[in-house]
Amino acid sequence: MSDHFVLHSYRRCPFAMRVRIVLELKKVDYSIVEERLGDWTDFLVQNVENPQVPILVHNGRILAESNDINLYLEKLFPEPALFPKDREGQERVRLWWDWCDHLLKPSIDQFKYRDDKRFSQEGRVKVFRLLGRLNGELESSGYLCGAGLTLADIAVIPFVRQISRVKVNPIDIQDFLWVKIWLSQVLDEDFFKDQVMKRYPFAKSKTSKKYANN
Ligand SMILES: N[C@@H](CCC(=O)N[C@@H](CS)C(=O)NCC(=O)O)C(=O)O
Repeated sequence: MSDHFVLHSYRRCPFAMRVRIVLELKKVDYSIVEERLGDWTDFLVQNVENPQVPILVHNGRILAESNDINLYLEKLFPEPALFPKDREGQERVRLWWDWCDHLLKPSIDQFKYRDDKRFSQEGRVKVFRLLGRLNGELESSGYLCGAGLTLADIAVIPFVRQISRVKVNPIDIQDFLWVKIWLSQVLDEDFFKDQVMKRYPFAKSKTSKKYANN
């Protein structure tokens, strides 16, 4: 049986972007079901206890959590290697995952919060500091864990992209030279522009058989 990968995704979701980046870098043949947040396809409603994106379906096996999915893909498709082989390197990747999901993401959410300007401004200050930290880390080797791209960079980049797209009281990524260079190594690549962000079916309504059955 040939391998069949279906990614339930949402174009703007940074977690889903993590998985799309890895699928593209590893040149996996996959199809996408574009979900509407909260108005999920029947497949997700019927098969996933708490529907969310990304969800990867591999030959009927259902996988959740962006970083776990990426580790699963790393095992199946070892090239290009995106996860360190040594325990110390692996720990560093996990620390960045934690930093991103528990420090950076909540600060971005606070920064983007529209209903309370002061709260949002506090979030902006936090994000600014965190970008400073990131910039310092990137200055030495250009990547978060060693000399090449790993699942740490891939986890964080979609969130830094999100910061760069905030329109109200924006933060200029140009102020963080090493972050800017690091970011553009992925975001300015054709695979990102043409595949990760553009290779996209529009979300179909729940009644669409094609999508419901995927
Ligand atoms: N920890 C999850 C987080 C995934 C997540 O929060 N996805 C959002 C979209 S960006 C979602 O599906 N939220 C559920 C909802 O909006 O109801 C992961 O890493 O995959």
